[in-house]
Amino acid sequence: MLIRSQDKDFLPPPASEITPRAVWQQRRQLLRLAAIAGGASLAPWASQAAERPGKLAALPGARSSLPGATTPEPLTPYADVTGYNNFYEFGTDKADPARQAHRLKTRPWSVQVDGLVGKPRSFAIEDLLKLAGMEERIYRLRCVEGWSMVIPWVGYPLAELLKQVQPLGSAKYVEFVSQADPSTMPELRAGVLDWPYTEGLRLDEAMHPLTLLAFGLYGEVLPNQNGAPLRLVVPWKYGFKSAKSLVRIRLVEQMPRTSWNLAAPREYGFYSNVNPEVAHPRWSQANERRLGEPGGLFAKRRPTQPFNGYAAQVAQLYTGMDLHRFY
Ligand SMILES: Nc1nc2c(c(=O)[nH]1)N[C@H]1C(S)=C(S)[C@@H](COP(=O)(O)O)O[C@H]1N2
Ligand SMILES: [Mo]
Repeated sequence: MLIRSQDKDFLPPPASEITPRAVWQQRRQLLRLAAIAGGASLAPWASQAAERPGKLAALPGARSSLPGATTPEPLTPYADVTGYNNFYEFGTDKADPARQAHRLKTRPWSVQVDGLVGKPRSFAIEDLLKLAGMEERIYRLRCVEGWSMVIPWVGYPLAELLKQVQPLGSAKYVEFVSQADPSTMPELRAGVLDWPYTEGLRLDEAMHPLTLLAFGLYGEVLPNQNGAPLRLVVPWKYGFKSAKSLVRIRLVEQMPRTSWNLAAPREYGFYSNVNPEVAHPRWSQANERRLGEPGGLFAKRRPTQPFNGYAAQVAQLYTGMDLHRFY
């Protein structure tokens, strides 16, 4: 068994993250809140449709009509979504991915989908982009470290891809594998985690309509630091379940080992559902800090919701399970 000290990882962010940027972000955020308050005749989210920042190629998505797929909360500013990241392959500091991920080569790109399926195959990114209709979904993303964001993703349900390969009856879990290229990813030599970054879901979780295969955010293709050219987004689980820059999706019978579970099994279980009642061994999960909010670090923390607020959609997946034991 591999044992490593993770004490320097996943600690609450230091006070040094207050930057002058917070000042103009606050002003923008207040304007946005005022706009939402003023747009009484509109659906609550209509006035906060993701405005393109105009930095990357457009990737439009039709607003999803799936219940729960669009939170009315104000969007986290693009600068925070793309400047405060966990993508350990590019470094463990929150600013490292934005600085380093330009080195990631996103073309050519393909994803191998295999294992216990009737039709294993490799999908070129060009084909994946056309496989199903792109939707915009505004999800909360809750990091296990205690911060959260509200992000307008563009993508389609992972189920659309899984259906293509025809899962066999013996498939019970899905393993997700991220790109691991030592020539572009500086942290691969440091050994913070076992690479490639690997995650997993139970097959019914993977097939749930809220489980998104994301190709973009804010109406444009994904910035590299957010997991280009495609990544998973599982909104009711801690952020680390949403693996970035996927190259392989494998259907398997046994529960797959995952990078964080291997690194610190007592701290990171397989399920990792957002749960304010189950503390991390080193800190509470009862509340969270919303990035980009007025007040910055001094803004009031908000209570974390069971399943990150998606209980109505997903709680039935866990009926009869002891969620303290299966954390
Ligand atoms: N390959 C890979 N995927 C990853 C990570 C990572 O380090 N490597 N970090 C995870 C964590 S801890 C979080 S909170 C989210 C962050 O996604 P974001 O940067 O788009 O907000 O990505 C997850 N996916
Ligand atoms: Mo995270």
